[in-house]
Amino acid sequence: MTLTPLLRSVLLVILLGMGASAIAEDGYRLWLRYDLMQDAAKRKEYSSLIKYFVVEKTSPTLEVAEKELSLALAGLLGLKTSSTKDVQESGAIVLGTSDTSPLIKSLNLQEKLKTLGDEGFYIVSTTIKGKKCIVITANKEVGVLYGAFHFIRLLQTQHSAQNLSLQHAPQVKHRILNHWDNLDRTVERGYAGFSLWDWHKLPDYIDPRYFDYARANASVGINGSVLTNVNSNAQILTEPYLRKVAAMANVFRPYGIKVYLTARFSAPVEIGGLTTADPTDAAVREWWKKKIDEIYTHVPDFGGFVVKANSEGQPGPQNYKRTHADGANMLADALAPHNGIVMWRAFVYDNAVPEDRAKQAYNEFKPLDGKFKSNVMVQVKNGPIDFQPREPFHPLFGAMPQTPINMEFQLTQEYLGQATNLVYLAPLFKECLDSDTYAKGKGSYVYKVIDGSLENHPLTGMAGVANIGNDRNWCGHPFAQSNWFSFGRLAWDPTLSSESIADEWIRMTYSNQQDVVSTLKQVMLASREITVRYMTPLGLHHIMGWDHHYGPGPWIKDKPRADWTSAYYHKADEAGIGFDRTKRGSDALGQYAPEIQQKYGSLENCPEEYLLWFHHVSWDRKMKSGRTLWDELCHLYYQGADSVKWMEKSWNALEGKVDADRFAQVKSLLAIQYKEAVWWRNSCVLYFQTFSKKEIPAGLEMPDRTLSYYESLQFPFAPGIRPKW
Ligand code: GCV
Repeated sequence: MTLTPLLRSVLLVILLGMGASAIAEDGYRLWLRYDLMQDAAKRKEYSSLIKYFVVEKTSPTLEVAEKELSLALAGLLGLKTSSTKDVQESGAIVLGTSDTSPLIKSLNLQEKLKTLGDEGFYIVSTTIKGKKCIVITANKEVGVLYGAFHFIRLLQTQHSAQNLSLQHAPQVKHRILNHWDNLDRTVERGYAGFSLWDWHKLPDYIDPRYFDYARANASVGINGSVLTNVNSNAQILTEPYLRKVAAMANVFRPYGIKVYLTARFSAPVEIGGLTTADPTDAAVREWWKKKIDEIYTHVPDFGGFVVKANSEGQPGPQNYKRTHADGANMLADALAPHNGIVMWRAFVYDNAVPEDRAKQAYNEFKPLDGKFKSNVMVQVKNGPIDFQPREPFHPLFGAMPQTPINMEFQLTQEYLGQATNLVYLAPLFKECLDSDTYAKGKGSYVYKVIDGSLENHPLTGMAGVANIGNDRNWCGHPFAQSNWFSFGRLAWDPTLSSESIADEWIRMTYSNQQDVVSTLKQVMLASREITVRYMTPLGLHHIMGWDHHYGPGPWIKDKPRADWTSAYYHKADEAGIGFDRTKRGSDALGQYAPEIQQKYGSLENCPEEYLLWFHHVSWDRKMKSGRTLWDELCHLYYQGADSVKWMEKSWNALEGKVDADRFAQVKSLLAIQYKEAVWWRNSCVLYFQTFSKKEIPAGLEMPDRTLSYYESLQFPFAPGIRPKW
């Protein structure tokens, strides 16, 4: 058995018979913490139901399922379980499929399993040979693994394990982390250290952490990992690197995780010796075909490619006057015989195009609907600009009925306080997933586009730009782990609520104590809205610091690319503020369904949280609160910062109820978050005041620094961008 650091720390607790407080709580164990359950009655209840395992025929995936269950039961219940090949007494957990287990086959569960597909599972309390047992079964072994993790989650969250009859299957087929990891181990927009992938030592050295990464992903149903940055390097497609990729794929395979890579469109020129990368050129097509065949000799279950083309300086088919469909289809043709897929990103915009950036992806891709091969998904960010604290949903959702569209969310907090701000992102994800596109009438929610049900697409996907690095706690901020967790849970089932996901995560990561659960849940659920208020209230967007995107920068203007400045987006002037995207302005609103155009197009009906996204509004306009726009803007900035104080107070009240290590770490980070919230507030209010020429409303504390002080701040070594050494 491979003893990863995570497994070792679990074992240490068990062997020494100690509580978790005896070892450093550095967050390494994520939500897979298997400390002895403090509630003795619960422990007794579970222990009476579970005594040993029955695994008749094993396999790499069933082996990891059994290993995980043994660890969890040893840790949570103090049980020393053994594995047998038959049911002898009550208390067995029987693991397997009809193919691996004659005992399970004899239960004739076909009816229950028939709608569960390759990855769903069924957990049932039953009797075999007259003995009570719990069966965890599925059509395929990976389903059994997911069932095992689900069962562990039931125990960790202290649900009943009596009379079980649970069927779950993922609603989305490809549930994939996208790592923006470079081969030199820097991570674009990474705030948790360097890349986990130790390319230099691969394939001979397998960092034990890869196993823990796979366990964490499998525990929430993530079944794919794109190892490399979308701003890609063709070297990854060379033979030495493919051998490294194969070594990682071998680690991930038992956990149901496929590896994917990013394809640099100019690779045939850069590493193939060709003079063109034109997708219609026969030599180029042949080069990709051979390259892809070669990849499959290394990784027989390789998942496919993610491609960023003709965006932010990346090469693409348009360099040769071809379309995105031409480029995607060339790769799709070569991947198809191996069942590989292409996830072609719609994140395209060009400063040279004289059109609102928010409109450009739609303009480019909508006409291509129906032109993509069946193994292509178009990968669309949740909003039309770029992972801002709040954006309306992307107009491409619902606009390309003949094309599978996969969602791209960003877990790494590029625009949401990076690794110093506690921001629970599930409410942001849900806001988008639950938006109604009206594409086929009322109820055409974004999640129905993503799970394929709106247009009956069998190919479906959700991608999360990973927030993982080699920091000991994986994600930088202890609460950022909840965003990795939430992504997996929502990719599995986009209809889960933010609240239920937070509930699970808190119980698994911190405590089942009711006051801890309810306090943390309130803080987490409020955190995203609070962040919007102190960063970009009322629909403001893209007003962050230049390049590194750390902190406020509403004053950014006059840079080589207008579409990377703040002035382009807020359009503040003496008359008012906001981007007019109605018919009078850029008419980006025209890309949405008539129902949305009607609602958002009028100043009266536009929800205030999107007001300045769609309208340029006078400083004196009366808001719903009765305040003028200027006063409202100031109040929201102040409320946002004040609410971080509330978050701090709420956390501080948990002293002694959560472990001292993580308590101290989060306490310090919340203090930083407050400072940063005040920094955002003061910078934005002072800067916008130069246009509104109005006083900060009475009763609000005056900023203690000048605007020029805030403008002068520089952060040459901020994380997340390539170091300049
Ligand atoms: C990987 C934004 C980020 C870039 C990122 C890009 C993308 O522009 O700032 O770092 O590049 O999105 O999603 O491709």
